[in-house]
Amino acid sequence: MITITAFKWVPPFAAGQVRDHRVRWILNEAGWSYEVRLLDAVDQKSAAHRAKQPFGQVPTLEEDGRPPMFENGAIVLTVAERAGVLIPTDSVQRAQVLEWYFAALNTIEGALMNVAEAEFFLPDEAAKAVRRPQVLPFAHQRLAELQAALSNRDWLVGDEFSVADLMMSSVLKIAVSLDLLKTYPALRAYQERCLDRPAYRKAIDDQCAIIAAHGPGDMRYKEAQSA
Ligand SMILES: N[C@@H](CCC(=O)N[C@@H](CS)C(=O)NCC(=O)O)C(=O)O
Repeated sequence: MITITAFKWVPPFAAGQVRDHRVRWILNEAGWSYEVRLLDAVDQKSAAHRAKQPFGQVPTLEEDGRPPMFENGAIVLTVAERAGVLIPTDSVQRAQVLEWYFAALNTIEGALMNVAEAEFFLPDEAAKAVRRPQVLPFAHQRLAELQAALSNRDWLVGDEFSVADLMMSSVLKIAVSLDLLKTYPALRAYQERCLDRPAYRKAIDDQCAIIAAHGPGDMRYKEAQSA
């Protein structure tokens, strides 16, 4: 039995973005069934959850007979390798998939998250106006470089959708939510090509159904402050 963790509720800007969708996506691609343990803010602080995720975050993946895992990148790659899906057997292509997989998580996601933090977490317009010029040019630089590297190819590596495309297209969802992809038509087309998969749509539908069925009160934010 596989169990993953997800939040009961998140604000609208985060619905469909929370990183458990990446774990759901690869599990769906593998055809592995799983259950979901829903967490609130008190659960995030609990010793039981911290033993599995030292930073109190989601996602995690637990499976009978194996140590629990955290870090979405590690979980997605481990499932891909164990299930033998979306990862080439040829060692040269596998190395290329890994380099793009880590580029998604390190080079692209970090640049986009700096912008997301400014837009979604800074308290007011004045603070955002100061931060935007510090982070936006670098995000645009990375997106332009990614588009140039992709060139006219359908996928990052070889002729098939791989776990690198899964991760890159999911990371690019952050850019879409920030309205940053509109000046990168080839990247937008690439991302749409990647997301056009039943395993992805089911992952998002399942995550969003849970969020829609809950509200902020279910997250026990106030109780967590005194926990
Ligand atoms: N590096 C972690 C990041 C996980 C992460 O940022 N999770 C977010 C949801 S997408 C979270 O739990 N945020 C709440 C928090 O940090 O307290 C991973 O890749 O799994």
